[in-house]
Amino acid sequence: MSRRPPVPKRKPKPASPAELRDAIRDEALRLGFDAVGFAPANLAPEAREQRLQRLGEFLGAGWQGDMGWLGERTEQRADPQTLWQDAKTVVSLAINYAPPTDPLEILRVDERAAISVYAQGRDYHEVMKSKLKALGRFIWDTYRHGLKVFVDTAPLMEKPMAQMAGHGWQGKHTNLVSRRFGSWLFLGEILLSVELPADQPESDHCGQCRACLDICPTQAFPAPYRLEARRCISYLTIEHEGPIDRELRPLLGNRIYGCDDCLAVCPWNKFAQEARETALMPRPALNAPLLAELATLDDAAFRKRFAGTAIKRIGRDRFLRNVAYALGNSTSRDDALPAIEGLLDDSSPLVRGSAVWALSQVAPEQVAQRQRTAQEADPKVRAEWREALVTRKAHE
Ligand code: B12
Ligand code: SF4
Ligand code: SF4
Repeated sequence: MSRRPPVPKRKPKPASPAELRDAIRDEALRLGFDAVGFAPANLAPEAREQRLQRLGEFLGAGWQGDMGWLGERTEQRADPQTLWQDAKTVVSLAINYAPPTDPLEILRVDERAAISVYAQGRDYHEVMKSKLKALGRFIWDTYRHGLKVFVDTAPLMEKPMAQMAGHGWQGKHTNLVSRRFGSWLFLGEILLSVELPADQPESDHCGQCRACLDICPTQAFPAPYRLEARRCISYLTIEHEGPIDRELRPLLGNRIYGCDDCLAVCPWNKFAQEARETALMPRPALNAPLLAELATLDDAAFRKRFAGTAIKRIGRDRFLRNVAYALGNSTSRDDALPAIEGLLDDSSPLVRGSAVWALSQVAPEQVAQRQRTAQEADPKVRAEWREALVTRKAHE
């Protein structure tokens, strides 16, 4: 067996903290990040306590719904140094995904599906991760400083860190708002084992505005800066697994994946610049597709159509559940009814149950004639038929 000679170690390039920070910023912008900020990883005890207390309030009220993972590793979520004790600096990176058109327009075209802007292009986790890794490689190869790369799925509260790094502030809708990019930033982080000069944290510029609170279709904000996530359409259509509560279904409208209302209405978007990352541009197949067409997707067609997008993660059945609710909210009965009928015998009980509700909304007079309560094996779907029969009676 031949042995390769050891690869000579490249000598790390010496740099002052300010030079290193500037080199990282330049490289990040070259890689396609739109904003780069630096914050200390060691939080003041009061800041740490405040984050823990707010997270505790959120969890204590049960606002996380099915997202039980938000209640795990809370100490790490609140504090980067508890997550990684060698962390000295947070490099907060942001990518602009501002849409080319107003995302609220599609809500008026109810035979078509509203897919939230963030999910219309390539899966942003992938785009963000590959850029973060490239930046991490640059830092390691050139300077040999220890680092860890994070995006979204890490147990780390990204918005307060981005605020500390100067990108923007957590607005009343709880997301980060930027004076340069409005509501449309994706966030990611690199934790570094070296201390670098920090940027100035951003302060709150919401003022008296409450546009995001007032527009929310499900009234998911119990108070400014507080989100009852289990009422948010983004949670309901993406994270929630089973049937959605009956009283919330009509409020979904034609939104089948996520929701942009509170982001889109923010007045700071007037300063937003159109996204430059081509991978995040809306794919034609995901921009306002017909609900009736989506209702025909089987598993293979679903996977093919949504390959490489965030939508694929929720799987065909949950996606079709959302499509069925949207069909039930449609005012164009002629388009919606055949599509709903096609889902009444679907192999997934989740989809069948949602189709029953949709039928009761669009054609209540047909429920009695079409009901399959006797043949239905699934107790939840049988319950949907029983409810639908009650809805029909109320309608008569
Ligand atoms: C869980 C989660 C969700 C949940 C819960 C959302 C939420 N607001 O917490 C659901 C599924 C609903 C969701 C929805 C969306 N999400 Co999300 N989500 C996350 C995730 C994974 C964790 C967030 C978290 O820790 N929530 C827990 C709660 C307690 O934290 P919080 O919202 O920060 O709440 C704070 C405020 O209430 C604050 N607070 C309380 N009182 C007060 C008072 C004042 C004065 C202030 C300033 C603050 C304050 O304290 C709390 C703790 O800090 C992050 C990624 C990450 N790892 O951080 C992405 C993330 C927040 N999501 C993101 C996006 C894009 C979305 C959607 C826009 C997607 C869509 N179009 O459908 C929506 C927006 C809905 C909304 N209005 O928030 C982006 C946001 C980017 C940005 N610019 O801020 C993130 C950062 C992902 C990323 N890497 O880019 N999301
Ligand atoms: S994303 Fe939609 S449902 Fe969720 S809080 Fe914002 S407006 Fe409300
Ligand atoms: S819509 Fe108004 S209140 Fe909401 S985040 Fe934007 S500026 Fe703040």
